[in-house]
Amino acid sequence: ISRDDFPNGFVFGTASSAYQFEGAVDEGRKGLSIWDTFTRRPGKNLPGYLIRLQTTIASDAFLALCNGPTTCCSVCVQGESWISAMPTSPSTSTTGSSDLRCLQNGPGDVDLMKELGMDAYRFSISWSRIFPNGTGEPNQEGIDYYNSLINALLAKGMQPFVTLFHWDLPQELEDRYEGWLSTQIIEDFEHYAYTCFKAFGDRVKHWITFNEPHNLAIQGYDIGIQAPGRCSILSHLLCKKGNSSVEPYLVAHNILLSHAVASQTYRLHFQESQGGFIGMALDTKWYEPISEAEEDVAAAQRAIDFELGWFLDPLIFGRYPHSMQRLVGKRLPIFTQEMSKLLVNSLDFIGINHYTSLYVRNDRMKIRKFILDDASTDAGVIKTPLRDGQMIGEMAASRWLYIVPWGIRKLMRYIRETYANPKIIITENGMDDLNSPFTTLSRALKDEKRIQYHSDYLSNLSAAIREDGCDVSGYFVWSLLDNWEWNSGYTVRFGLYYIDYKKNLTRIPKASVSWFRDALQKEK
Ligand code: GCO
Repeated sequence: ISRDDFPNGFVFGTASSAYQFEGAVDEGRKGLSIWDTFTRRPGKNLPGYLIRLQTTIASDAFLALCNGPTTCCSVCVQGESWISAMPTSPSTSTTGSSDLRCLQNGPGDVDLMKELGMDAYRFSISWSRIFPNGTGEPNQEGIDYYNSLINALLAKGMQPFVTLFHWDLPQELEDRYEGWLSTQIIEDFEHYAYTCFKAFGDRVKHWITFNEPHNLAIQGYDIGIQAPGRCSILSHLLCKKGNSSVEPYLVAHNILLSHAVASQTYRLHFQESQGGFIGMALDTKWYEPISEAEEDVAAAQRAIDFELGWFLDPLIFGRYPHSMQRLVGKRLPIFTQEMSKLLVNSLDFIGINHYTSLYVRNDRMKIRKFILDDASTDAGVIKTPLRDGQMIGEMAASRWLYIVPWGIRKLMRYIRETYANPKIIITENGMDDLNSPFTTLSRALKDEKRIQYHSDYLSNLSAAIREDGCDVSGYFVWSLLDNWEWNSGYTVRFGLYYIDYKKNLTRIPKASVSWFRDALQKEK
């Protein structure tokens, strides 16, 4: 794979999110987010916590797990530290270890990206750094930090791709009106988005309003294993009582409307002077029918509708997928005509976070149950990695991540055909290794499987563009560094760079770093 396999101007980058990368959760006058609260409650997020106990032994790693991502390094700006990027920071962090490595004056993470030959960096802004209480007057220290990151990227010739919301909602908005469950959030999100467009939009040309709203709705409000951890069937001990049959749909609805309003604000106030683009990053697997039987083909379609169509249909057609309307019935909120109008054309590009694929089979019992029970979000299908005893692809470290390179090509073709060839950017793609005490460092650095993964997914992506005519203009690797993986904590490693959690978070290049550097070399 090389740049020659992609059209001129195709953008390569790495992706990250504030909560998974920044650390320094108490610094720079940052307010609490729902993830700070979620990782700090007694017992923590139990399922992930149990996994962590099994796979980590080092005491500092354990400490890190107990405190959430506070030992993950904030992105170092040209060898500067978080502290020096934020001059008036009182540095009252609980662990204070978020930037040890930066303090040693190694090359900053921005330099690492440049060495890789990347054109862009996708990161998210932490809402509670900009508005510690969710609303009101912006916190200058937060603005200064993101300014220094953006400027450092531009100084090295890399484009910032900025996500406004990657799950870390200010806790205050959760306390005040239950966050995404309330329509009140639309106005507060607009205010936050407006503030970011105004502060950074002279330099930021690609905005991603939301990251993976499908995942947020399901994990946060159905299964309850991610913040704010609501569910109705007790999926684990610490789950907060919610109502899974309606809340995921309500949350998704309010997110869609918040996006539409923010997008309108951008177009009204900033588009002309700033000339940027607005997108949303949607997570979606590819769902392959397990057989050619009509009912399985229809089931696979329903699986896609309930994941990708849930968001993309409203954003492109101004309504939810027909299958969702039929199955979810009255539980699915309705868009007024005015809302539909606001939604349609509110995207300049579609961000796709894609990692894996599964087979789908129809389930007649389940689908009947779906309608009668009023409680499911699974589209009445069975999803499985197995067909005739054969796995769809090899498993990575995460149990949900099967390596299925052809899936990305089918997905791109599906989007092209269903939504009239829209502009797409792959905003995340990558795979993880286990962070196991039994893996030696030299083994961990030889990530041939990751190289193969990216090489195969990129070839399929290239074919989707070249042979199938899909309009894809960028590809972001998840992720630059090993980092904190939500309810899996530090048990898996997604980075091109290895992080030594025991030695000041030192970054060590894995084999995939030189592979990418070679592939992305501009002069051949
Ligand atoms: C997201 C994803 C990332 C994950 C990555 C690997 O919200 O974009 O959940 O944050 O770390 O997808 O699972």
